[in-house]
Amino acid sequence: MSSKYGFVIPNYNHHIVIHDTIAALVSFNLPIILVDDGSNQQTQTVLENVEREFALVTLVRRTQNGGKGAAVQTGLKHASEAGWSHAIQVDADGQHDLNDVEQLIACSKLAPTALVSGQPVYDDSISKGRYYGRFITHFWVYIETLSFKIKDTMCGFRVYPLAAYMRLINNSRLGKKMDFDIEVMVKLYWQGTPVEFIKTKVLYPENGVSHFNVWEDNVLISKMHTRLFFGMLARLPWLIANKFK
Ligand SMILES: Nc1nc2c(ncn2[C@@H]2O[C@H](COP(=O)(O)OP(=O)(O)O)[C@@H](O)[C@H]2O)c(=O)[nH]1
Ligand SMILES: [Mg+2]
Repeated sequence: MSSKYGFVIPNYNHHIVIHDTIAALVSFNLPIILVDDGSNQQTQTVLENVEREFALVTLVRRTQNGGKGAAVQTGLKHASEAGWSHAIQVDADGQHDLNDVEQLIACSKLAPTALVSGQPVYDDSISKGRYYGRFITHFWVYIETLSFKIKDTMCGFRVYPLAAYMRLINNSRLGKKMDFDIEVMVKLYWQGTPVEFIKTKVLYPENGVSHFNVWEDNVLISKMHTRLFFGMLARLPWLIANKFK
């Protein structure tokens, strides 16, 4: 089967740098699905103009805000229906280093069945709440997978192998908010989908708008880890057998 790559960009009220992000991405000459996750009027107008300006962009609008996970799920479904083999997820707020797109795609072409994820190298601007949240998550993910193979779960900069993703989403419910990035990765691992990492820079600029809600999202993520912990117990024999393969 021939491969077909494209970008999926979830957007919730990120209107400042989205034009520049898209303008940079069109240089790859790949189709772009821009998901408007029920954004405000100002952002809607910006996104409509972006779609009009760039022929490669298809704007998909969710009338109600559903959360990062819901928006990515909408985008991946469209990508799969459009016949893509792989979707490269890039955030809308300019946090991802687009110089690394080439490397993500190259890695994915070498390992086409794998989920290829950015592994962030943070500078000092990451907030404390976020930092400890990541630490706790990684501790849980090691337990949930009984492995150190998953080096990062919160970076949205990824290449999804769509056949494996569609198999998963058709058999399982995945988080609709910030829990999605983690849950989809652990469950793809359980499904036997390989995972690869590419080191990449992620910035948390002071004036950057993040909608990550330290309390609400960390509570949501804790609940998800509780579910995944029991999921791990149910898969214990498989996970152990897999370690010795
Ligand atoms: N926070 C948030 N982000 C959303 C939502 N829907 C889509 N997104 C997009 O998901 C990506 C990550 O969101 P962001 O707030 O930057 O989170 P962070 O970078 O993890 O702090 C961005 O491209 C958002 O525009 C939503 O309901 N909430
Ligand atoms: Mg962000």
